[in-house]
Amino acid sequence: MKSGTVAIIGRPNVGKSTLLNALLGEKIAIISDTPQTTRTRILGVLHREDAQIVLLDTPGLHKPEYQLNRRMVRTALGTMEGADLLYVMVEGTAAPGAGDRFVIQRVREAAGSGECPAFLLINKVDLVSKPRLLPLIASYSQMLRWTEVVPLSAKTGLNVDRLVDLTVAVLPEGDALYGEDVITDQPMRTLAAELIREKILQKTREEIPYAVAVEIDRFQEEGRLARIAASVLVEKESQKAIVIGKHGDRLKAIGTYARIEMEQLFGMKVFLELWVKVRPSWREDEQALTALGY
Ligand SMILES: Nc1nc2c(ncn2[C@@H]2O[C@H](COP(=O)(O)OP(=O)(O)OP(=O)(O)O)[C@@H](O)[C@H]2O)c(=O)[nH]1
Ligand SMILES: [Mg+2]
Repeated sequence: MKSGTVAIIGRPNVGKSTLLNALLGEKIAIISDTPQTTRTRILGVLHREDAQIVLLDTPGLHKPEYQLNRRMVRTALGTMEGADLLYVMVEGTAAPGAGDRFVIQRVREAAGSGECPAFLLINKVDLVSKPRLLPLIASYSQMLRWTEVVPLSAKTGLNVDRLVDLTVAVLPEGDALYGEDVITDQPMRTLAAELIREKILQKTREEIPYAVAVEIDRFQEEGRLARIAASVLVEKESQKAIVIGKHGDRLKAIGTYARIEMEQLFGMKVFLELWVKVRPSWREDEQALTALGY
């Protein structure tokens, strides 16, 4: 039996959470086109007969502007410590940029001392032709001695099975770390809040996705029904108006899409109530950040 932890690291929006979900065959991490979607460390367990891989998805590494972002970056860097393997994800669609170099520099610091193996994952190759990929591999190979270089597509699943085999090969011998039925450490409340946030990210633009947080006020299970009340926090009145939309249309759509996914994920009926509240500067408020689970 092989077992160990794998930290998934990269700049925002490269597809880390999409890969986590693809590896698990289950959606436990939210995804969006907007960078900085993931704000916490998300644990997912991949079970195989001969191995257990504990995957740790992380917030994208970026230059932090607010206290929230400082926490996100700290979480990502901290997750690298103690991991048995690092997945360092970049995009195959562009040459290495400053963000990628920054990530690799942090990996060098983390992996350098402890001899931690690191795989370079070149994601989104569904958008790239092979001839364009080769010079990319060459330039990344000069930056670090990668244990493996794996071009893949988290979206189409291309090479994802191969990644699992390569991963099992380098993990240490060991017993399973989690029970057979565990796929994530996130409680239902957190999953519910995240699904609501995802729908907001997908239905709003510009500054709104960054200024939104979701707080679960009530989560009551009554047999096969979950009664959930949640507050959508924004920083300004103008943002509140946008999230609610004309005649409440946008908020209604957000609620509907979130509820449908919750019903699938939880296998129960969901009754969802959403409220939008203005909480100025919550991103700078240490107490609020801790209460929100960041
Ligand atoms: N074409 C293509 N798009 C992808 C692929 N993987 C992810 N995406 C898209 O890339 C965007 C970002 O995906 P995420 O999984 O949220 O990225 P992330 O690295 O977790 O981003 P942060 O949480 O912000 O750090 C989404 O629009 C995904 O659908 C891929 O293999 N191919
Ligand atoms: Mg993510």
